[in-house]
Amino acid sequence: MSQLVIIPTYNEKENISQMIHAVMDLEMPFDILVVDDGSPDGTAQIVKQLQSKFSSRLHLVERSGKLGLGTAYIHGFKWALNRRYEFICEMDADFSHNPSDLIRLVKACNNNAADVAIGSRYVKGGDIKNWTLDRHIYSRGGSLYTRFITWMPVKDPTAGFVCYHRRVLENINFDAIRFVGYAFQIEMKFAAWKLGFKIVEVPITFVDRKFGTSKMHSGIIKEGVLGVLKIQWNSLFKNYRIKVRNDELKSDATIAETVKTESKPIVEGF
Ligand SMILES: Nc1nc2c(ncn2[C@@H]2O[C@H](COP(=O)(O)OP(=O)(O)OP(=O)(O)O)[C@@H](O)[C@H]2O)c(=O)[nH]1
Ligand SMILES: [Mg+2]
Repeated sequence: MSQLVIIPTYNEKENISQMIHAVMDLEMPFDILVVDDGSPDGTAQIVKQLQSKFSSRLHLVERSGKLGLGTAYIHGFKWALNRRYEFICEMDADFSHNPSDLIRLVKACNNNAADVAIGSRYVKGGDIKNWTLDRHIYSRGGSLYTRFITWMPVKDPTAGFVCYHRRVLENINFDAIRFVGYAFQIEMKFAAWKLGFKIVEVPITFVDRKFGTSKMHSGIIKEGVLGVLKIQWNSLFKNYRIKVRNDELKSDATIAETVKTESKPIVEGF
């Protein structure tokens, strides 16, 4: 069994060193891939300095500018699939996600035989600390809106703390994933659900960042509102599952099977 956590960064110099150490200190071994978008504050330089300490376990991809969270993750997923990793996790650099919960996410996939484990704020036992009222409203409202429009049985569809078994990522055609902000997180879960993968939600406590600045902006919220409608629209009127399934795995037989089998996703607390 081998685990990777992908950490996208943009101006996270206050957090990245501490975060890398926290992950490296976990009792379950994780490799780390930092995908940095040319952070002007020198985040990538800090990672490079730590690479001599953690040698083959700490990896860095540097992109030339701020290209968005969604494309950073897709870059990371492709990187991971070219290597041996069985469990591939997403986590923010800002300690909103507690790195020790990575172990619970991997175990939820492994012991519970799930394909996707979501670190969820909105299942029993989940919580959010230090958010302003407007953040609560946007996030809760976004989750309810997503469930209302898509009927996807996931209580925290915008969550960015997720563990995927590699078979999920192997089966998703990343060219069909269009969004970069919250809608990206929704779109990935929606694709996994539509392809019939088993999703579990693991309660986590989300803590607002202490250091560095948020990259949230109104464009991301707008993308979410319109994006959810678009995701649902595409899935209704086009053959969504054929489009979203990775081409390399496509054969007439697998397509026929996918279309025929309305496999039911299971979403459960953990
Ligand atoms: N590579 C890359 N990383 C990004 C980009 N935008 C945000 N990130 C990183 O993605 C993670 C989540 O971004 P945040 O700014 O914390 O966004 P958020 O968690 O929605 O907002 P807050 O709750 O206010 O922190 C952090 O690790 C950021 O550094 C981007 O364009 N490219
Ligand atoms: Mg954050």
